[in-house]
Amino acid sequence: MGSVYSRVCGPPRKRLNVLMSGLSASGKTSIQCRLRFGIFPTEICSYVSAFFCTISEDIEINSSSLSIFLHDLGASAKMREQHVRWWRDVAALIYVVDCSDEDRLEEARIELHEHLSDANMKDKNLLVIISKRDLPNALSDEMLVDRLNLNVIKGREWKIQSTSAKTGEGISEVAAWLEQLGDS
Ligand SMILES: Nc1nc2c(ncn2[C@@H]2O[C@H](COP(=O)(O)OP(=O)(O)OP(=O)(O)O)[C@@H](O)[C@H]2O)c(=O)[nH]1
Ligand SMILES: [Mg+2]
Repeated sequence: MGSVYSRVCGPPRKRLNVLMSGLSASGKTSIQCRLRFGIFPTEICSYVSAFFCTISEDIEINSSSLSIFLHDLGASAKMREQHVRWWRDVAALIYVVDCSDEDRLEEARIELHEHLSDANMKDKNLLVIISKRDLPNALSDEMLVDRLNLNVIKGREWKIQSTSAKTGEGISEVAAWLEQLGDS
């Protein structure tokens, strides 16, 4: 029966939950928009999102063999607490850092390391997305590795990826990283 189903419908898709987190306005929703639709949200959307930050959103991204549910944790601390239970099913963590927001880097470092020390996040792969690379005051990757204390991360695979949701830089690399999760 299973083999007949497989012949007609192909093998069942693997489903993966990936948690996307980051400080408010770090660029999470814009990256998801780029990944999903290949566009940067318009100025009007950006203006609206400045008032109505994402609370929590599930987005499915299909590849040939995978359904990836990219869960945007949003910025509201209250909602984050309610979603801690959801973390149990997470295959990997994406943490988004705005490289033009030097004033909030320490806040981002603390939050990222808090996430990593959560029992549900043990051994889980990590992608640190450096967002808004197109902005002129962006810090270098080397400086960000240092300021976010990424070199102390042990016992899991991690990668840093510069992106710009505005220009599309680095977005295909994020998509490739998501796809290779299905192989691990
Ligand atoms: N220049 C530039 N601006 C960006 C980029 N990505 C996002 N922005 C802007 O940054 C602001 C916040 O982006 P969002 O994608 O809404 O950020 P978020 O992390 O989803 O925010 P919350 O939902 O509040 O947590 C918006 O004004 C975006 O237009 C980028 O790559 N380049
Ligand atoms: Mg958002």
